[in-house]
Amino acid sequence: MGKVMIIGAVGSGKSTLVDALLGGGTQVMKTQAIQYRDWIVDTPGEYMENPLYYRALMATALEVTDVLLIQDATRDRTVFPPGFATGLPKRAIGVVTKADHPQADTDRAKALLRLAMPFGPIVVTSAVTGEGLKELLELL
Ligand SMILES: Nc1nc2c(ncn2[C@@H]2O[C@H](COP(=O)(O)OP(=O)(O)O)[C@@H](O)[C@H]2O)c(=O)[nH]1
Ligand SMILES: [Mg+2]
Repeated sequence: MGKVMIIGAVGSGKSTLVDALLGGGTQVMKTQAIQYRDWIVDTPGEYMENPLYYRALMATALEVTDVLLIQDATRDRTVFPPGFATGLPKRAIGVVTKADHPQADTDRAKALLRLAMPFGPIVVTSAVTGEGLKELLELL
């Protein structure tokens, strides 16, 4: 398994997903800086929401094998600019989070991710039910 970087909006479920992928049990706190947790690099949502940080994200992407683009299934917009994944120096994997949520629309989330990553795998997940986690781990 390679190293993985996780990017996405504030509150999209990045740190919760990291915790679930690493087996759970740790307290998820607000991510203030790029954080190395075992084989996963968690990033603050502010880094994806402010283009001033793109250089930092791109530099960190050089250290990993895969970049996970996180899209919250409950949100009707995306923070990723069109085609963002094609500018990444590594393989992009789309991850839809919060599939369990009553307001989740996973088809909308997948369509939003496709604007940022025209090709490549997209996995629908929930940290609450565990949906998609095994499938995601097998991709990594
Ligand atoms: N229903 C549901 N809520 C989730 C899920 N993953 C995260 N959340 C909630 O979304 C909020 C933001 O999660 P967090 O991991 O801190 O987001 P981050 O800012 O992207 O790191 C928290 O209240 C989480 O409990 C999920 O799979 N299902
Ligand atoms: Mg976080």
